[in-house]
Amino acid sequence: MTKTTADYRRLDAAHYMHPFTDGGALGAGARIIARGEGVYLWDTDGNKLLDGMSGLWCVNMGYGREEIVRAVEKQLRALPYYNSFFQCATPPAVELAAKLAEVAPPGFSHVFFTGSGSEANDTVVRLIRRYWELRGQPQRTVIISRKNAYHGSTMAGASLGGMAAMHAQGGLPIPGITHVRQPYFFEEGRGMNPDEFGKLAARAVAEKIGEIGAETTAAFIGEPVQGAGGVITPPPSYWPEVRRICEANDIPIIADEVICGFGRLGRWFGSEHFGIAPKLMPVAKGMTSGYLPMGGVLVHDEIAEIINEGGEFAHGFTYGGHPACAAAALANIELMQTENIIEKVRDNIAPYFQERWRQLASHPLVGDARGVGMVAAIELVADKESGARFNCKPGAGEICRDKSMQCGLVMRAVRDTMIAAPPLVISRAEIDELAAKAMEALDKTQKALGR
Ligand code: PXG
Repeated sequence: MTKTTADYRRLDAAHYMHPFTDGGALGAGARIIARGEGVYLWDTDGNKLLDGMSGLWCVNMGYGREEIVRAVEKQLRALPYYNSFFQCATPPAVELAAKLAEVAPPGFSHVFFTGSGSEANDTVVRLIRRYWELRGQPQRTVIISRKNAYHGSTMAGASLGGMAAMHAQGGLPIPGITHVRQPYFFEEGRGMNPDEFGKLAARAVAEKIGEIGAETTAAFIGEPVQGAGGVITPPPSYWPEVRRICEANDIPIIADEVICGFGRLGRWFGSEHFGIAPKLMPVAKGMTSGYLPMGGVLVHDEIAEIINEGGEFAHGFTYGGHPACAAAALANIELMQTENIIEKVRDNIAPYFQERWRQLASHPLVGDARGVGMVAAIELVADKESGARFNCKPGAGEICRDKSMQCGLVMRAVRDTMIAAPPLVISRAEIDELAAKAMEALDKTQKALGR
């Protein structure tokens, strides 16, 4: 007999420890999502939701793509698992490595596979330190990151990340990781022009290098657009200035492409949109559109050649390059190519999404509406003029997230910043629906806040 929602909730509450969740505050119980098609989800009560978050920033090609399902099924029948250790490989892992080299920017002809974005970021720490060792500069160990960055949940991932709440649990960050300010114009740039602020935020990287010494610095890591931190779109002056500073000090940039990669910003990689010129690119999420878990690090030839010639790199995961996951990624990327999704997003869907999203700025609760490509955010404020925040419990963001669900739209709340990152395959009509539901959620939030 099929289980009811109540059955699932009972079992869930009794046995399932959820990530980033206050176990004592699950209230009425978890929403159990049972089915997906295109940009829509259905829960076990039959409620239909427009998925404005692509699952968790990953289901880029939408739900129900038979091409991916069939490729995985075929691979599972032929060979469900074999590893890439001890001079072995599998056909889909090799084909995927070559396919990634085809779609990546010039110079990125190598990849190291992992099982997730967090593992990819642990891998970049080990890769970059190994690289400097092999170049005879083993004292170059420190990685400069940013406050409010998100790079995963493992010890290294959470340490690279700049989330104060994560650092507060378990004695993080681990040694050799330091953080500088983020380019969050709405919160930190008031009264300045964006260009001026972008340069100021970038200058923090130069100051940090001055403080710790370029000779001890291994790399700078950043998401092209900070995702989980609140869709922090950097002013146009920021990345060129960071790049100039890093290049002047021979410091490689690691662009964490876990969210921005695979079309999210209307290019294959977010680095291309901003002209970042990284040497390492951690990837995950959109690589398989979330159909199966997989991550990796795209490695620039300058680094790959030194690592490959340097003897054994003592690092690897059982599921790195998993053949079924690689088959999913290959089918996903081929689907992206046959549907010209990058061009469609860049020239048609993203401009329309951004146009409709920015109209939310007319709402009395919205202090800023911003975005790039298929990521966007609005800032909920008590006062549009000063940008003053609400100071209530539950917070305005939490209220808006719940109202949005009631309106049939999944939006993510980061503090009082509301976020959307819908599947890249969303249509114009579905974007209209998303915008209308977001506006309705804002109206309901305004009422709930007594405004
Ligand atoms: N880098 C970035 C930029 C990410 O967004 C990771 C690394 C880690 O990937 P894995 O596959 O290990 O989760 C992420 C993941 C949120 C949220 O609340 C975002 C992520 C994960 C969980 C929650 O927006 N991003």
